[in-house]
Amino acid sequence: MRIAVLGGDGFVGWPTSLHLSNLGHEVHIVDNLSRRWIDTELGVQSLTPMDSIQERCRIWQQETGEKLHFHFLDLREYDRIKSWLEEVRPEAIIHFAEQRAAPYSMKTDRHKVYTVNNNVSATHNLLAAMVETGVDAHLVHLGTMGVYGYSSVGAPIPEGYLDVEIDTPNGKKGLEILYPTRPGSVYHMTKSLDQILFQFYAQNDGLRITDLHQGIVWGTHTDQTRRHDQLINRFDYDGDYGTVLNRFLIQAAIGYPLTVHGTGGQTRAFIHIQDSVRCVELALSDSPKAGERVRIFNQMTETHRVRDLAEMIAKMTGAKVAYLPNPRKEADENELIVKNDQFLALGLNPTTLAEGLLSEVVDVARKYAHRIDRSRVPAVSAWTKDIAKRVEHDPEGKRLRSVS
Ligand code: NAD
Ligand code: USQ
Repeated sequence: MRIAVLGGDGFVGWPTSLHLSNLGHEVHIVDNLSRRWIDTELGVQSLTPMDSIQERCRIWQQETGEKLHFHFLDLREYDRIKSWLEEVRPEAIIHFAEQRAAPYSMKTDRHKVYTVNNNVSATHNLLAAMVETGVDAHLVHLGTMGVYGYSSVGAPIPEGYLDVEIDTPNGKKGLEILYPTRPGSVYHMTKSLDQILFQFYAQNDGLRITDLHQGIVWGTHTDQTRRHDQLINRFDYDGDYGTVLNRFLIQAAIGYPLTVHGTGGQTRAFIHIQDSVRCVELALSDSPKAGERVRIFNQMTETHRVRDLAEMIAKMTGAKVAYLPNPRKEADENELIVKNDQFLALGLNPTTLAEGLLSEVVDVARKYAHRIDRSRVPAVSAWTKDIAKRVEHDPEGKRLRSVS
């Protein structure tokens, strides 16, 4: 298949591109490299040394003989995206190309505006251009578990849709609705907006769309990125882009107390990067038909409470755990039960938090520890001005409330 991977230079997009190329697909990576520019803006770098995208593609071809086509394009530029679609006419499109960090989206008003403009324009431009060019590709979008919100409802979160009953003058009527969204950041809000765009274009124009509501991705290597040093994946550890489990693992590796926000009672859904790329492959194999509703999968394999993860890693590595004032506005404690039956039915065999894979990340972090700027480890982006006053931005240690 001819597959476009939008955002193919990113943390999940790069290993997905390699995975699909390895399966024999013709892969076209589209990226405006904005994530690399954001590293420059923030003054941070990936823990792992990443080559340019062109160099990464060259190494892949050298290793496998397979060509990865790179297109330097910004999805916000409608006319260019339309011409590109007309020219390449992909049979499937995987859409990763959005600003994906919640803390970055909450830094300042400018970051909020950038995140909404970038993410909503990228998704809408793509949909409008698909209709205009008549490119009948299966669109697979990477969404987030965070659209559901994190209040404890007690019932398992279904895969996208909810059956409800409403009272009408003629009695009760059954209705299927999108699960009500309750985003916890401007970033998560853009993913909620994406869902409405997809619903409209699937019903109005018969676009075939799958939306993957993904949990937090952890790990760094996949079978393909392990093949050559220069195919290494990016690894974010900083307070804006680093995600919780990967952050705890690098913190353990460099002797930095594990930064638990609040009580650590937040329960979240997780998936290993190897399973993430496999899920994209599975979703591609099961396209909806024109006129069908948007297909929604919960792309996660397990749930964990943040403090349990911290205690587990502390036990495994001897790291200390620091309970810090929470820079976010979120429930201190929540339960989370999630349905993921569709991927299991398609043959996903979940990778769980096996110690081998956890230590692999610690080993990667130790290898590249010299690249870590410890002052960029704390998460300092506050969700409101009031919270900002409570959360001081002291580097290492001074902000700690208690250390166990
Ligand atoms: P990433 O930031 O590493 O990659 C995103 C890529 O998209 C970057 O290379 C960036 O340059 C590119 N991009 C952004 N805006 C663009 C634009 N306007 N035009 C062209 N390219 C653009 O993010 P990631 O961690 O790989 O996440 C990929 C997707 O998966 C995101 O949409 C994210 O919301 C979703 N997701 C990620 C996680 C996670 O834990 N990383 C979890 C759930 C969902
Ligand atoms: N947290 C800590 N300590 C840290 C970092 C985070 O306790 O050092 C806590 C946060 O307060 C939060 C939880 O861990 O309660 C998760 O934070 P995160 O940064 O790991 O994840 P999140 O902001 O939700 O975003 C990440 C990705 C995003 C994706 C989302 C999936 O960046 O792209 O959509 O995970 S989900 O969380 O399921 O919505």
